[in-house]
Amino acid sequence: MRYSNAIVKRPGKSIVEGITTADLGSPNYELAIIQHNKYIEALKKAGLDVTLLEADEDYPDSVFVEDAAIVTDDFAVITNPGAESRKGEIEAVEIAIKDFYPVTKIHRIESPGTLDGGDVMQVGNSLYIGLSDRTNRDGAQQLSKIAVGYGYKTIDIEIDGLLHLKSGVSYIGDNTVLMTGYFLGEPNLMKYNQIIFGESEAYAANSVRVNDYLIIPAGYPMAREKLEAAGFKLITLDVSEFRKLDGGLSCLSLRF
Ligand code: CIR
Repeated sequence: MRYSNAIVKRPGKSIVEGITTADLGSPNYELAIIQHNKYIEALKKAGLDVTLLEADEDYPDSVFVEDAAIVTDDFAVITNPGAESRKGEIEAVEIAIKDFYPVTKIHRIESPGTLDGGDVMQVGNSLYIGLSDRTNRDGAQQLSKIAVGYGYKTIDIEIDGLLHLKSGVSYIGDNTVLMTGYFLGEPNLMKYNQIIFGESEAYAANSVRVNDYLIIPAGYPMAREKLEAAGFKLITLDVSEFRKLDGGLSCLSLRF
């Protein structure tokens, strides 16, 4: 999980119109900008060069760049986001990705296939793909075909009642996953050391390992304690305004 680069995108004022099921109220734009700046600082502290894309008011959810692409050491895939209002987000992300990958290694998910990056969890050359309301079987099969061409394998995990696969599970290196109770007993995740968060701290299961650091959301003391005890070097960030739109730490960047 050594990364050199990240792509992030500024939230726009239209963030208040983003898709949400959270029932936590509307995000505050000014606070979202402050939290986003701190997120960028954390990525830099972890050693990444950060490419910052300008806000696009036409796409209220476009700060969640993770959903628009899959980026690995060997190839990139521009997705076809499952939510209609998010499909156009891919254009700006594709332009940014072209600076890092040769065109021959940039692939696409095409309709009727849909896929959100939040549904793809990479562990080495395995890609776990969540089949969700956003990612359909056709999209997962397209990704699988591309990945297999580079010697990767894919494993589908059906999910129901979670926005994305990574809303409930994150691979954090050292053969370890953070999980919510939702994934207890999931056969495909049995081979990992599992750090499980209860319902009240489920949001912390979406944390990101970036080089020597594990970035976790503020406000989850039990999760923090467990991770500290496990020896992780933590950066804690308040991402309350993104949580209001069902977004977490991983959603805010593409890391590669
Ligand atoms: C959405 O519903 O699409 C956004 N409001 C949140 C996307 C979060 N992205 C992610 O988990 N990868």
